[in-house]
Amino acid sequence: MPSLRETLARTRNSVFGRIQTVLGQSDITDETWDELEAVMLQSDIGTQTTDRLLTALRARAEHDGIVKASALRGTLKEELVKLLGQPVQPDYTSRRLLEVLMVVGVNGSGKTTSIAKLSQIYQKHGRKVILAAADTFRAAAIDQLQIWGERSGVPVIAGTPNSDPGAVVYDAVQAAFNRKSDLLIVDTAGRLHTKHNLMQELKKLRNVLQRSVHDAPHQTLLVIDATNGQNAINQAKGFAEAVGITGVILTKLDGTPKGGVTFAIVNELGIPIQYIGTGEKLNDLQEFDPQAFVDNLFDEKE
Ligand SMILES: Nc1nc2c(ncn2[C@@H]2O[C@H](COP(=O)(O)OP(=O)(O)OP(=O)(O)O)[C@@H](O)[C@H]2O)c(=O)[nH]1
Ligand SMILES: [Mg+2]
Repeated sequence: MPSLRETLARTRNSVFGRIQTVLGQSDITDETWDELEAVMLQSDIGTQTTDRLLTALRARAEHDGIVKASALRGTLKEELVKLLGQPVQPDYTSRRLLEVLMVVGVNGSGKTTSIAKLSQIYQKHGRKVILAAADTFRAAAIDQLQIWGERSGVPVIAGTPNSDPGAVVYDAVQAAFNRKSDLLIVDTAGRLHTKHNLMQELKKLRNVLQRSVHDAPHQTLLVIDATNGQNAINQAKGFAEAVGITGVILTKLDGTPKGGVTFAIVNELGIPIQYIGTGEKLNDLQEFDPQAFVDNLFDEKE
């Protein structure tokens, strides 16, 4: 399992490492602020979030009488952690007969892989997991979930390609009750003929779940591919409007210099990040820890 430090290497080396250089030994000038802004924008933090951070930083610099640019480093880190908010502590204990977790996101974002990883985590906490392959749009998607299910020893309820995903979800709920599973994770399509169709279908699935299990879905997790940077934000807004999102799984942070998007997601969407994907293997999913995340974005050796 790659460490957080390894996962964030590209973001750190390409962008955040440079913040250390901008915040060097000289006194703070207008240029310091301009350069800081430029570096932050390049990291996909986005204009809105960059503005918010810089406004907070300037106010604190003024209030505390900070003169040296280097003295801003610690303050910036504090503001970044503050922006990310409190860590979300997932509750793995089984509190109801059947808990339902729906996973949504654009195609290729890492839904199926993340579901396999989540199954693993929940199983380690003693939960009895079952999966629904409700992405019936692509035959390969069903196969992929079944392969993952076999690897992690989790039953997968699937229909035939192009069958009604609502029926798959309905069957999966019945199967979950029959087998006394306590967690149903629903994999969904990331792409249909049109975006409108996709959102309608996700709403329909949500309704089927609501009718079949009290208060379901109990969690709706949006999978966001970090390599999509700022584009991911607009996509996310569409999902949030259609089905409501309780948390984000941010994948592929390994291998992208665009890790700054993490701050934009929290600030612009107002949805907490629950997990980050750190690689393609089953164990490569970590609970998101704001303080550790920020610490590992900066190169302390400099
Ligand atoms: N490096 C890296 N690769 C990942 C991560 N998560 C997923 N992937 C890879 O991303 C690719 C797409 O993942 P899938 O899980 O198939 O994505 P999906 O959202 O289910 O895609 P569709 O079913 O097409 O909608 C696969 O090659 C995964 O191995 C991650 O955290 N890091
Ligand atoms: Mg998939």
